[in-house]
Amino acid sequence: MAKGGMGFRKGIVFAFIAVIAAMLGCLFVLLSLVTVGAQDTGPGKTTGSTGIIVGFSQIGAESAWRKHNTLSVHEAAREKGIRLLYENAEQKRENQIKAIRSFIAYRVDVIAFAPLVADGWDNVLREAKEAGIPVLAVDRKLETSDESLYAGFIGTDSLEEGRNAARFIIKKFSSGAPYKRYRTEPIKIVEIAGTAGSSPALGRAEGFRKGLAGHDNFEIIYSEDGDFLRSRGYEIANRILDEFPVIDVIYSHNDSMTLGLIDSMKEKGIRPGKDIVIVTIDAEQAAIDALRNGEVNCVIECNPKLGPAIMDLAIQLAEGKEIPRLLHVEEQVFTEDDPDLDSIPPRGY
Ligand code: GYE
Repeated sequence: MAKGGMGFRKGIVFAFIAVIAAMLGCLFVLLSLVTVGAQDTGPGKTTGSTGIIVGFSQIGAESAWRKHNTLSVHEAAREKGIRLLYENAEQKRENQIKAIRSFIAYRVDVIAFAPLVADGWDNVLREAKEAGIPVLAVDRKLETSDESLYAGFIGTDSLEEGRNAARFIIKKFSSGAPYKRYRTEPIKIVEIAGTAGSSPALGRAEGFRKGLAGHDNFEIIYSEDGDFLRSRGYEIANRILDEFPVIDVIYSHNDSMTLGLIDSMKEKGIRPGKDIVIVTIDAEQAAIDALRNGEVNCVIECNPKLGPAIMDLAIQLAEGKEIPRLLHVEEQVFTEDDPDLDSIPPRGY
């Protein structure tokens, strides 16, 4: 009996423990559901799924601009409830072609990609078209023999950026005073160009030359491909600053290369922005800071925050709608003449 009594009491204790454990278990599950719910609806998080899948082939991570562009695409996809398949091509066209092929095999709804260089895409674009998957070119333009191979483009107007660079230096040197050589001999310009064959490098070079056309007092004495890389900007500057006895202006196709060339100038005791006028494109925070402290004279904005617009276009394409063939994003120019450089809001990249 005594044994049996003990067993009965033990049974009650076990049952009690089991009930408490079950209650704790439920509480835990409930709490975790609340936490997951809070995460899902928090700021910047997915608010609901559209069921749309976008394959995005990015060029690489060559600049602060590019890194921010990647972030913008990821954030926008999450915010708009789009599933993103992301591939980084590490600056190789073959990798982008592979990525696009994998998106086709996966049967994504839309393919978005930033073409490293302008040409060489026709075959893979044709494959996407045959599979019935619309392609959106973003950030960099592409050249094709058949315009129907992609749905549209959204990104920067690099021709206009080049023109803006020319406008700035024409205005600066026309004001005369500190540049006595102007009028007697041409202003000597060096161009540090972006990746050869890429649409921003082509556009920024062409727009610049068009902008200078008819102004005989400017001469582009040298141009070199710096691949949009800070290390290349530094390397090129190290060489050309020794090679050319006079350089009045350096026009650099992006801020990363500009920061590299500023490093080199400082090492050589040359004052950037004073001994040599510097015009740069992108407007990342470091370039705006350099403009504020007089080491850069003109910063032309190139907007990397393309994510939300890309996702809106992708949704339209996934719904079978037409999109505009060409969309340029709004961009501004910041110069040393702006009265209130301190009021420029933080750039975020
Ligand atoms: O200016 C540069 C980058 O394609 C417009 O690529 C873009 C350029 C941008 O890495 O910094």
